[in-house]
Amino acid sequence: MTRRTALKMTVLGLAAALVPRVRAQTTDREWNALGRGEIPFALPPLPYAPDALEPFIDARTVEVHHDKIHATYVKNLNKTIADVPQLYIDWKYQNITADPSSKANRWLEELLRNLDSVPEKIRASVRNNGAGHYNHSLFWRMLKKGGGGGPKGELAEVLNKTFGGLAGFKAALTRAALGQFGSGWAWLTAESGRLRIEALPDEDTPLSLGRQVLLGIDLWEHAYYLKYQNQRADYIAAWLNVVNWDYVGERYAKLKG
Ligand code: MN3
Repeated sequence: MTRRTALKMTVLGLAAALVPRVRAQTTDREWNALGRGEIPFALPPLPYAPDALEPFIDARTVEVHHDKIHATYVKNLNKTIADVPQLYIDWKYQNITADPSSKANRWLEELLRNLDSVPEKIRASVRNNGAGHYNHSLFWRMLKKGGGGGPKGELAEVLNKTFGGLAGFKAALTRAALGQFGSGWAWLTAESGRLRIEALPDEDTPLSLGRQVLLGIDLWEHAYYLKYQNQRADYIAAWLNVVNWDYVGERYAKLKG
């Protein structure tokens, strides 16, 4: 036997040993769905009608942003996971008691918090498509019809203390958002109880920097170009009128509790 043949047999042997192990832990239907990139992640439905954020964010922009752009992040993320199915299966069976509905999303948070431990082969895609899915899932819930104003209770207090009031907060967020060159997001985050505003490029999520996300504004042109063209400042000012401060307050209360 040549060395090359021996190597080939070893590789085939390893593959044969691996496949039954993976398959034994999952059903054929799930295995096939994973291979087709239909699971584990799903596009969450919009929590309101596409025109709910009018006139501040137009319906067409919301439709394209959710149904096409966010959907593509989910599709690509699932395709990425299909390249390393054992990673998902291992995680799933370690967490068999977890609530099935939120299982995949909690796994995504874990991956994004520990990007360095994600296999190198899929790291860039998880960083882009995974964070894209995570960020947008929050984004839709951070907005609502008849939103705007400011937070109440404890979050209002800490916002006052950190930014000198709601106007100070809005000015700081706007400054960060306008200062982000090209695509990215501006974020209100918390780390060890301290609030901060920061802008990050592309889909990079503050979760990967060890921070908790409270609020984020998508600064990609796809988020505003149809209505505001290149006028990012106008979009930011309008967007502040649809912020769902109740949801942001809940997120803050949860990380304090
Ligand atoms: Mn977007």
